[in-house]
Amino acid sequence: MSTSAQIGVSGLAVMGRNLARNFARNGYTVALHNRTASRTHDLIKEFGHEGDFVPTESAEDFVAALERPRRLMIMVKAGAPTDAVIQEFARLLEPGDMIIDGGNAHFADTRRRERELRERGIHFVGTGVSGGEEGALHGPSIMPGGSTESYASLGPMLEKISAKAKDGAPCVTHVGPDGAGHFVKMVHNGIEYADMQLIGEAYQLLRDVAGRTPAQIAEIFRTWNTGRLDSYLIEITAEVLSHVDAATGAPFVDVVLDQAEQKGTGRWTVQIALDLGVPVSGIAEAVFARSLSGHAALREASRGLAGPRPAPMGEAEAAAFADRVEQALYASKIVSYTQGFHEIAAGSEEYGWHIDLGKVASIWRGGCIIRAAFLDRIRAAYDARADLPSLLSDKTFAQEIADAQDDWREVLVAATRQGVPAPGFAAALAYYDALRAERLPAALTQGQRDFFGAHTYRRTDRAGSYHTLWGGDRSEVEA
Ligand code: NBP
Repeated sequence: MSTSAQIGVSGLAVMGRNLARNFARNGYTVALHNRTASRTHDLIKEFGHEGDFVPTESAEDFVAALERPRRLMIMVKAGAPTDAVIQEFARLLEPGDMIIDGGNAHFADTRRRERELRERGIHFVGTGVSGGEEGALHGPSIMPGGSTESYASLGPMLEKISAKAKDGAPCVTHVGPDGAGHFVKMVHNGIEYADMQLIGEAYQLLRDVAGRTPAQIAEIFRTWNTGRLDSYLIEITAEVLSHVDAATGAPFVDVVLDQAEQKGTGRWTVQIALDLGVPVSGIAEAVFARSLSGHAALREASRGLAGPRPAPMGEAEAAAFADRVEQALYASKIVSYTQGFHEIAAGSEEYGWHIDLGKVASIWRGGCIIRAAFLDRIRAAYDARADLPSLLSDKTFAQEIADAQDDWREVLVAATRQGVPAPGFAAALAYYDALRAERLPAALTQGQRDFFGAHTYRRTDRAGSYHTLWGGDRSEVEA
């Protein structure tokens, strides 16, 4: 058995197979392993000519094929399969070796696994990988966590196989210790949910309020893609909208059942945000919108409820409205990213990860689903000021929102009047207005809490906590 492989990949379904090919195409010798050996054989049969592969059938042979310190990447289903595979390999490894988990693990699992393996002297690198199967093959955005030492050994290889941004920078960075990489990948996916929801709302408004056809909307998105909304998701939206169903001749989007599915990372982003106390209302609305769409029986039972039906506007008005929707979409997108980066900052603070937010924006510029020209500007904002309290504190973004807000509000007025749901746009605007409000009704909430539960409140005019004797003479006591 050769011990020459610089990296091994175990788990050769769509992602693992393409990552293994990507490593090989970049000149690395790659050991291959999969629970079901036929996948390994298939890869060799179809793509063996692409580079140096060492196919193996047992865990022992796989580990023996790797040069030391061993770099062993697992690309299996997240959850119990990942634990099973780690256990199988860890017993064969030696101190200094590393296991890289490129699956979509929950960061808390990654923290646990890292701790357990560290006690055995093994590096565990929980790594976010984004870009789907095409990205895995041609260059994904890669978000590795784990120790600095492991990145020193692994980083150059990841830099080679990663996507490159337009300025040539590799879309990978050492995000931070233990679960930092998977945490950032989770928030990336949450932002992806929000981006998709906002694009969906823009589509529905253009369709129902502006009366545009899917083909016309595709053209609008193509135009938007040449401006500040330039992004992979806007680009593919135009492709999906211009596609015509071969069987019926109808726009493809009209023959697809309108019930969105989800795999869970968006939901995790919201669950963790709740734990950290970070308002990610845009991401939450996106998760809820998918969930609502799937309640077919509830929707069926509710279709007859009273409310306006959209009445599409005339040509001239429609063109102006489309421009307004672009403003609303862009402003809402700024808010989604503001919320997502807030969650990363809060996670970094909670777990002591010291995540560089500018670098995170930088590695999302290529390879991943949310890649967008806009991310360059986020990077610039954090480069200019690493401790930026919020993206909305950046002068350029604040000015853009200031310029967009009249249209943003008008779009929501039109949506509300015509009964078109736009929860993402509305949540983003409510967040923006709440942040800039002089006073919030939270003061009343505190009063209510003190009334029914003696939870106390703080005052605007002096320090300390207070309670009003609501059931008595209503005098105030210091708590
Ligand atoms: P899947 O998530 O479908 O997992 C299939 C792989 O897991 C196969 O190699 C399978 O082996 C292996 N596996 C399972 Br299932 N249970 C196992 C066990 N108990 N022991 C050993 N191996 C086991 O593959 P994927 O879609 O390529 O994704 C791989 C990872 O990458 C996942 O964690 C996924 O969440 C993540 N990811 C996916 C994408 C994407 O676009 N698909 C993007 C980014 C990240 P078998 O062949 O023997 O059944």
